[in-house]
Amino acid sequence: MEPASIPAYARIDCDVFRRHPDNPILTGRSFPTRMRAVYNSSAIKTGPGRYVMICRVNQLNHMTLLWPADSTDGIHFTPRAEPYAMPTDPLWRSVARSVYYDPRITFIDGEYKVFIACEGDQGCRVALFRSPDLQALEFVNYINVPSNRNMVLFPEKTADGRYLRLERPNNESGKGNIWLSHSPDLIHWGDSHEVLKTTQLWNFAYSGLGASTVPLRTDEGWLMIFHAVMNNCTTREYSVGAALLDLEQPWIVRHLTKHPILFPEAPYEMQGCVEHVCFPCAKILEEDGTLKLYYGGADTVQCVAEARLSDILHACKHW
Ligand code: BMA
Repeated sequence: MEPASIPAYARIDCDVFRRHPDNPILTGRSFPTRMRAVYNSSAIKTGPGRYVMICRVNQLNHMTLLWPADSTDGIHFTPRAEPYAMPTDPLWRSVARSVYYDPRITFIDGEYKVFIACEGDQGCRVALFRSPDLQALEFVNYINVPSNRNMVLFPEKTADGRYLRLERPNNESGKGNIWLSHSPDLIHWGDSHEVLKTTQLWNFAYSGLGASTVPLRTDEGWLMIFHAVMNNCTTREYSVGAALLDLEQPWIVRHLTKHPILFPEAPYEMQGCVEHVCFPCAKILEEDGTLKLYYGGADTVQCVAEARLSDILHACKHW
């Protein structure tokens, strides 16, 4: 799919996502102790009427914490008494010192696997954690050389038993394109394919892309929701797009939204620590076909928006 195939004009008469009226659903004041910000958190449904969120929390000095929160409706979350205890071993500390962020949770192999981006002297690396119940997180290892992030693990393996992840290696100019890699064991990754280039999406993604949420199997392909970056004179706008990937060869894009399906517009997305940012890290599909998208607003607050899955698929095919 090349840039020339993008039509000059699309008639768009309604929004795909509706922001929840209780947005922002969490702020720095929602926690048992005063925090600066909570955003880019990841939520998963663990059973009927049970949701867990791993919140990305910035302390007043912007050192990060990962703080669990619980909910019965997927909208209103109550933070637990304490943040997750993070590892103390030298391997963890060799990369992650003060900033670990943008968790993505996948349920596979009967447990939760969590990818967490970590900043250190080396650049960005992603850590793999596991947990049977999200009561605590067990560090496994780092799973890439610098600099790569926005990793999401598919919820299914390939027919020959390999894991798949989407990822965003940084390119020479910074943020780059979305790729897909395979692994036999979640540690060693290869058989890599480029999935989506910034140049395929004029103009809202020309400064960067990253997979946002765990891919969702649909009859029409794997639904990939991604964030897209557009630099301008004063800000870097982060908006949200979607694509349908081939079910057998998920590095092939079958359909792609040529316009964002969510973009910074609400005051809590336009103003904050980093202006003009909608940054999703999770989605939950409910049984009635409603998809909840969990996203950070302006790197300051946690938000949720809802859409019909059918409307997202329509936008992939017709926007
Ligand atoms: C990206 C990541 C996100 C952040 C976004 C906007 O590079 O660091 O965590 O929300 O920038 O600042």
